[in-house]
Amino acid sequence: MYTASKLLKFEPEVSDPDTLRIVLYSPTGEGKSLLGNRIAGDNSEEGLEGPFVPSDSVESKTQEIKKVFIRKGIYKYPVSLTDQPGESDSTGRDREHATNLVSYLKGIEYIHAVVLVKNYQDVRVSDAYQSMLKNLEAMLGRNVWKHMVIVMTRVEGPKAKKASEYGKEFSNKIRDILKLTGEEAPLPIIYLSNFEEKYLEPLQKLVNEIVPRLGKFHCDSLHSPLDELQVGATLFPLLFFYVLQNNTSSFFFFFKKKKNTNKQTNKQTEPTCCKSSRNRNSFCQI
Ligand SMILES: Nc1nc2c(ncn2[C@@H]2O[C@H](COP(=O)(O)OP(=O)(O)OP(=O)(O)O)[C@@H](O)[C@H]2O)c(=O)[nH]1
Ligand SMILES: [Mg+2]
Repeated sequence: MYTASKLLKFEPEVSDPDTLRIVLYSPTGEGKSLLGNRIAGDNSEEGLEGPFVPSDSVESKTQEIKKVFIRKGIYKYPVSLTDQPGESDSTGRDREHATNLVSYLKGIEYIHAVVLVKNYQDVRVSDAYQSMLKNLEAMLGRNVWKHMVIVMTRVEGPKAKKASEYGKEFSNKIRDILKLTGEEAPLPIIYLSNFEEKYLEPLQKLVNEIVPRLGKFHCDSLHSPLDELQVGATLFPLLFFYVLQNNTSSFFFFFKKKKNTNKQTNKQTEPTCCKSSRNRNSFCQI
């Protein structure tokens, strides 16, 4: 059931269930907002006339989540397109942005695709980039990879010929980092330059062919990073009062005693499952 406020916020999506729901994602400056304008039908020379605001400044540009509804016509389906602040945002508000994204997704209830925007002119997968991917999985769960489409921007100039070779390398790298199989992460890739008119064809392929195949990715039970903080903030005082009420000295004495016992009997008490599983890096349940 949709509440009145959800209906207001997501009214066009709710009233047309054929709507494809796409969320743009990347570190700051990779080209989400410009791509968003192109998807929304901005065919002006610089791509600055669409609903989103791209920027070439060193400062992160987009600071708030913004959604637009694109009526059926440009594509076979209506599209709900969401742009948002990039991770590694220069204002240091990553956690806040992540929390906002999770509450936004819980509100919209499901999406079809997360479009990972990657700047082809900077082909490295840095440590920061790897952390961003891991954060995304921590936030949205492992199933997110089934709903991810990679869009390489800035596929232009002499390097453009090698784009598909690099694209494969990039998607394999993502699978390696997250230990994903091809089935868990199919990762289809679209190549384009936002400044060359040829972007129309890849965008049609993205929206008309790839995204509709992905099905729904349900977001209503996601946990925001703020939830984790709140759990920590609730548990700590509870633990504190428990220790106070249960005779502090005996608590520490018990802990100390237990530690010593472990020391003495360590060899004998190690269960066989630990010994045999140590090399296989698995968990031991006693
Ligand atoms: N040459 C070229 N420049 C591009 C392309 N796509 C984006 N850019 C430029 O990249 C810069 C950053 O683009 P944005 O769309 O603002 O990037 P963003 O990911 O939205 O950045 P944040 O809002 O900070 O997260 C702008 O100067 C764009 O003009 C492209 O395909 N080719
Ligand atoms: Mg932006």
